[in-house]
Amino acid sequence: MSHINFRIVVVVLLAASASIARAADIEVKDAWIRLLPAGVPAGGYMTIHNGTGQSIVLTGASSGAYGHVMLHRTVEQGGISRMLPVDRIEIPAGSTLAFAPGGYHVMLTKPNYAIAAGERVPVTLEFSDKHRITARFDVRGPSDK
Ligand SMILES: [Cu+2]
Repeated sequence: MSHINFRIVVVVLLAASASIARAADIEVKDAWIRLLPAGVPAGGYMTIHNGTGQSIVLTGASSGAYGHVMLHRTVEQGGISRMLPVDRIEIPAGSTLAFAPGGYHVMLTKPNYAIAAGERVPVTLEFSDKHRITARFDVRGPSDK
């Protein structure tokens, strides 16, 4: 009986260490949120570096600070700038993807409290293999650089 338990513990430890190594290989940097006045949704920006040896796919995001979080992309269509929801963003091995104004962004709506410039807000990124990374986003006001 104790022998069986020991084997279960070893398997769990191996699974945990594989997932820790994986997390260290995916780097989220320069994460920030632009607040906008009058209930206009806030946009979240960052860079994600995929230092793993394989392609990763971002499939969603969530935050304890916002009730509704989506991945969006701003595109030009017929000279008009529009935002489209995105349900998967592939990041090839070794590459860096930028979320930036005018392109990919995290759309944050329904704040759970009065979020102010200068705060930091956690946003959890979800990947297709169920892997999750939580990053702290610096909150900037509408005209902050
Ligand atoms: Cu958007």
